[in-house]
Amino acid sequence: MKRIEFPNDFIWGVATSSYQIEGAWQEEGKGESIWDDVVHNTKIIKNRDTGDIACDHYHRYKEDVQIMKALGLKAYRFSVSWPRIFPSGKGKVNQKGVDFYDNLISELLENQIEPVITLYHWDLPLSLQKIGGWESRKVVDAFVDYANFMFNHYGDRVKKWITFNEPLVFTMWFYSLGLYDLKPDVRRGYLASICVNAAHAKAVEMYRKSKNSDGEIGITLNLSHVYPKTDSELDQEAVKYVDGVNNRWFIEPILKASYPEDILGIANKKFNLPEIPKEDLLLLNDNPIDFLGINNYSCTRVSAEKPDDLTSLRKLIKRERLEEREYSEMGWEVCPEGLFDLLIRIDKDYNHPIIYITENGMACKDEKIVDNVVQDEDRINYLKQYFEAAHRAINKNVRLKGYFIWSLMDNFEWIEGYSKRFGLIRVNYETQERIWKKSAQWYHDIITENGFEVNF
Ligand code: IFM
Repeated sequence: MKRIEFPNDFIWGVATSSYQIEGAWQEEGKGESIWDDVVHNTKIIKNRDTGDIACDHYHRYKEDVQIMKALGLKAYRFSVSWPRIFPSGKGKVNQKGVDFYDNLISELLENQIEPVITLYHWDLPLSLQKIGGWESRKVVDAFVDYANFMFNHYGDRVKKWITFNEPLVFTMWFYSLGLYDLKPDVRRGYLASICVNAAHAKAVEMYRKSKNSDGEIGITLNLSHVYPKTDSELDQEAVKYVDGVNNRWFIEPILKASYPEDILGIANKKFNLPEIPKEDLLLLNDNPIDFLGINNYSCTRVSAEKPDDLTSLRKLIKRERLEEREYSEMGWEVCPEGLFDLLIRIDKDYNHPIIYITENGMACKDEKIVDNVVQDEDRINYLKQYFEAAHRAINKNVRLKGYFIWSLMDNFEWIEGYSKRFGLIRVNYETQERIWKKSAQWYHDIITENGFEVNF
């Protein structure tokens, strides 16, 4: 048995997002977001669940901050609902929405919990989707105005900012799913991702110029280490491609101010993309981030069959599942070595950036409840292995400064509705009762001791 200890200033936190927990979807002047539209007007969400009420956090935020305090959290990462602040995406401000986040921030600070704000976690004002969404430079400008308002209004008290959460998901994946207008279109996903990077760089520039520029600003990418099934050349090629599309396409604009040549070549051949504006690359180059947020839950395993050329290789790539491994309720492999390898690789390939794990956690069945405590040993085992992997990376000089568990409480899991539970705290959606899980108590002890005994 060995004991591992984290650095003294290591930040232990949890993460949530506005649409997934707030509810109050049309209260006190809030405008409609694309997710309000998706849940009410399509059939793609499991059980036709909606975020109309969600965890009712909008009304229960004080109770929720008390839970965070009892957990001993150092920081809380949450996102702001853009249409609560600007109901039409731009123009007139909704004072009640501004007050809500002012109150939440005050409550956090009074309880010695650092607020960490994500500006965009997918709930785009619907009116901005109607003018082209993330493919439109008008939406880029609206985002920069919104970001500027946020920096100026809250920046005296909020010192850590994240521009976007998981651009891969809300551009490439949502567009290939056809989420916004039900027409799957990968080309548009590429175009949207290019606009999002421009919006990111402009917002960072705005932050540096704002009166409250003495904090840190970064972006959160969902990254997953990619492993080949075998050592064959083909499987290695498959790794290069999948890593290129899922990881490098998003990391390189941010950390190298360029797009990966190989993926650009393939995308151009297939989709005939317009040239990436030189100004975008200059902006990215002139506005480096202070930290990289990484969301990591699992790894990716691939293999490929014989292709004629690289383009057809894409079609022959297969996702691999290893029978001997454990999988979460989302069907994601428990793969702590993937986190370790990812951290080492980012550190090595991208010049030793400061990193926060801005999300990591496990969806579990959570069926066993004893004395009103959910017995989620599987979640504890998962977190233990991931914390240990993170600690090993720190020992190898990776500049990992903090760790945010997804999530504080069970919440609306997008197209899965409420069927998947990621929380440290269970939510009874009938009564809105918050119930501690064993993992919450365990996390409290980790934070208090800043480490734990490893028995594997
Ligand atoms: O719930 C999501 C979150 O919104 C973004 N990252 C992954 C989580 C689990 O799927």
